[in-house]
Amino acid sequence: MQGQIDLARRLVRDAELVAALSGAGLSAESGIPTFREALDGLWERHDPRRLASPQGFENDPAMVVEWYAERRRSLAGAIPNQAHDALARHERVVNLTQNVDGLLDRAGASAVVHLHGDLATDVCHAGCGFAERIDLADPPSLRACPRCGGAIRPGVVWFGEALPAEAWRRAEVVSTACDVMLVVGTSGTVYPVAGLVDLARDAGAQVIVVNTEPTPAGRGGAVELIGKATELVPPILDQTLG
Ligand code: BJW
Ligand code: ZN
Repeated sequence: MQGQIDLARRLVRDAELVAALSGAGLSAESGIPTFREALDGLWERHDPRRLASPQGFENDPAMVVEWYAERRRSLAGAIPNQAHDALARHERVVNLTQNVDGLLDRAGASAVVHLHGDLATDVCHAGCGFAERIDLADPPSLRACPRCGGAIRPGVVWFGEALPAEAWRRAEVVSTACDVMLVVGTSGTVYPVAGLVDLARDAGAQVIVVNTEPTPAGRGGAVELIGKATELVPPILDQTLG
């Protein structure tokens, strides 16, 4: 394992541009349940594809808003971990994240590309363009849009919805241009984001994967490091350590 960490460190040291593609595992050690874990307890009988979909919201908007309110309250007290900190302070890293928790931004990362939106915002489901920041500690219940009367929903990307166009364009540019793609804590099962790894690899980038278990991104010649993000990301990125 130490040999693999050293190899990853060398790849990062020699790279001009590192794209860090993160998922829920990055925030797991900040106490944020992964998407699948968020369906524990009361919610375990629900199909995630239904809860996190326009159809699920349209069928039972109050229930979906309550699921998000629970997750928002638990996020309010969370703090970024050492892996967020390392990703935020490395000047040659551009963060592309699927996470909606805002912890990379709270760690001080600049220009984070949010591919699946942000739990701290609400938007109008009717598409009138209304959007506002909400208080994570005191999330609103179901309410009507003050502009058009439509239903207000969390500003996140649900199954079957397009990703924010500008974020996606930036992610494609960075993935194509990077020398190294560092893939942290994502199962690599949700598209189109999962496809960015092949985009980077096909454009000549070296791929480094950090995950507690093997994932599809670790195939095809990647440096695959099995372990926790907080234990592996800082030593790979902080070239002054050890
Ligand atoms: C650790 C760790 C530790 C734990 N350290 N590691 C191609 C093929 C087939 C299907 C499709 C396709 N292209 C598109 C689709 C459909 C669909 C899709 O991908 N379905 C798949 C399930 C098959 N995709 C979509 O619908 C997307 N939209 C789209 O394609 O639009 C097309 C369109 C175009 C034009 C007009 C209209 C439409 C949208 C996808 C949106 C995903 N949204 C969610 C919910 C966000 C809001 C919320 O949170 O409620 O995003 S779903 C959920 O999955 C969330 C996550 O961001 C995303 C990814 O999950 P992630 O981050 O990988 O988490 P986990 O839990 O899966 O994995 C955690 C990992 O961490 C694990 O591997 C652990 O081992 C690891 N780990 N602790 C390191 N300490
Ligand atoms: Zn509206």
